[in-house]
Amino acid sequence: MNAVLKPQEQPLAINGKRLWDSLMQMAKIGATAKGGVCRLALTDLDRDGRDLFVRWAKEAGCTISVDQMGNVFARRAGRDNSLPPVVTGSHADSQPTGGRFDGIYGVLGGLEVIRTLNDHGIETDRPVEVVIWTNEEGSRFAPAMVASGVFAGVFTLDYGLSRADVDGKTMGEELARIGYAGDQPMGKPIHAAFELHIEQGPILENEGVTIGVVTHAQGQRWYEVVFTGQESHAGPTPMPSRRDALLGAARVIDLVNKIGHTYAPFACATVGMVQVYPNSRNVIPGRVFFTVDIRHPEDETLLKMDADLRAGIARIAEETRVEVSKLEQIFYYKPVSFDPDCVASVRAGAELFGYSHRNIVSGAGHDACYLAQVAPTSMVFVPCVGGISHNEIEDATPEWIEAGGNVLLHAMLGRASR
Ligand code: HGY
Ligand code: MN
Ligand code: MN
Repeated sequence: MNAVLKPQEQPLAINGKRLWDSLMQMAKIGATAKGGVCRLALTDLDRDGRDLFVRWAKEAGCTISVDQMGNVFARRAGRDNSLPPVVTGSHADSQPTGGRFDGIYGVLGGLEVIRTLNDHGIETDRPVEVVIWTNEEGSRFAPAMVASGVFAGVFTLDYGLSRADVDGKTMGEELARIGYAGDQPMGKPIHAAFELHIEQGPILENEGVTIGVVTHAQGQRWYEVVFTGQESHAGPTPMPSRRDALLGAARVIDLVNKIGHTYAPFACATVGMVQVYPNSRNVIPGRVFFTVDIRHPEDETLLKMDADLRAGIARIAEETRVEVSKLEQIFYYKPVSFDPDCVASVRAGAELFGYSHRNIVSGAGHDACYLAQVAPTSMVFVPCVGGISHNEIEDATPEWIEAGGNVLLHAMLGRASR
């Protein structure tokens, strides 16, 4: 770690107020009633957020390039621009009831690193890049992290561009519509990558720890399920003869929750999306679409959860006399071990400032999880208030936000000139 120490022996630090103000200005785009944001991937609001970042990055002297999945790369030149860059960044898209920090904190934290290097006239051997990864959330277009997945070669470009939303609009069409269908080919060498993010869970705040040194991320499996029963009248249809698709789905929702508890303390299991057809109050639902999200830090346990889910769905379908018209795993990645050298760079950054820190496993997925497949990668976490995220009330303190930015600055500096 070649820390840059100023004359009074204080480590080089970011401008925390400038970072906080940039976050608050960005949060005006797609602002929601309870203080959050809604900037669904590739909507006009996502475009507006991207445009603001691009303007700021250009003002900071960066050159901008966009790849075929709409990933935006803001590049600060180094002494030798033939060298693979040190990269940071995250996502600008949000959940429908998202917060002011999820994703965008990693993007604007990276911009603040560049602004700080500019302020102090610091040159790096390698170029430094800040990236907006398209559609990390997987909310409008499933699965999550699809654009960093294409960048890492996990998905093909055709697969990525063909992801469609509930209205049938594809990512390719929407990228073109908002003006971010780039021509830069997918994938390129990266020397080292770091992602700054709020923890989105309660551990750091509960323990009074400022920095999470992210060593691993849990694996995930996402499914889409369709149960088909038979619509019929809610009045005259005798209970024993019903084929109620929503009853079946309701029992699977309970099953999924039980699977999460069975593999405690680390398992997570969620049904987050349900679409009922015909969704009329006096019609027995004939068809239900729903999603399942299961996660665990150990791959073999994640596989056991998968087996329990599949067996349970078959049993419940039989018991409720509905047909399993679809049971498709649409997303899977193994638990991630981040690069030990990058993890050490993050820990050294925290130690340089005397920030309290601890190793932590990411419960959430991040673009860094795919980058880790193609470059040495790690993450920096800071607490969030009450551990709440994917909620408009998501919040963090300016002190946490500044601390994360300082650690990111030094983790990146440590790799930008070697
Ligand atoms: O689902 C996740 O973990 C991330 O928010 N996409
Ligand atoms: Mn995120
Ligand atoms: Mn998120």
